[in-house]
Amino acid sequence: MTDHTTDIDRRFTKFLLESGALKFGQFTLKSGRQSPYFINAGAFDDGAKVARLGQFYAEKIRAEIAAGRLPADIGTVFGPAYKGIPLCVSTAIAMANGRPAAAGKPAVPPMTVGYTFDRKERKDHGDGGMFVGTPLTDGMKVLLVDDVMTAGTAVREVVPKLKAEADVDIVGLVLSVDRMEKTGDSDRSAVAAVEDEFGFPVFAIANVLELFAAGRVLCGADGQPYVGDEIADAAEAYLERYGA
Ligand code: OMP
Repeated sequence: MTDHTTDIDRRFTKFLLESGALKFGQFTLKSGRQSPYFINAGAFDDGAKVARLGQFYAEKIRAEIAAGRLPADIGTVFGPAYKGIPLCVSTAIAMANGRPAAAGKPAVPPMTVGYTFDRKERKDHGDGGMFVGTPLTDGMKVLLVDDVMTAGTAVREVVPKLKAEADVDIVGLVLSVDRMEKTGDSDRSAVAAVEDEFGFPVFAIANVLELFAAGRVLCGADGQPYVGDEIADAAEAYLERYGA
């Protein structure tokens, strides 16, 4: 099987930078940490960008299926509200869009998977319930998608909600970016902690080291690398302190 993923982190970094989704400056995170960079999934705010984002998720998922780390019979892709909603929809659309073999690249077969997201508040009329999209059923293989993981707070909230609805089999979580940060006083990464706690694998299209490595060589419209020495130094100092 051809490895489609060799340059995915570089292409993805380019996409993040050109979309304005990867920003440098000073940002206060959910955890209270002051970070010199921020990944803002809200920057994928038009049809072209969100379609492209879904293609990256689908490419990553197909690669992990090919590598045997995700099952081929995923029932639904679940995105936690709100930011997970366009993610799960665009991923399911991209999975359904196969591609014939061309220019030395193998064909990509279409795959039909559902999409599901949660409501923030229960609806007490119409179909009711806490979920929208493909209904969750016992034994269904559910793949979670989310934007960024720093401490893993979001995923810890959503897993019990899914399990309360049906005895689903959560087969993994795919993120845009793993910020590779430790949580609390532990030296372990948030990703490793979530994997241990819930027993499913966590994948990221790119991690923060890959973003910075690619940002050093990719140039913006001014012909300069997106990531110059000052940004690289600030990122290094941040990861020295908070990196796992
Ligand atoms: P955890 O839920 O603690 O893992 O933090 C991840 C969430 O923080 C994301 O879903 C965002 O709401 C937000 N976030 C970003 O979107 N981008 C970042 O680069 C960093 C964060 C953050 O606040 O840690």
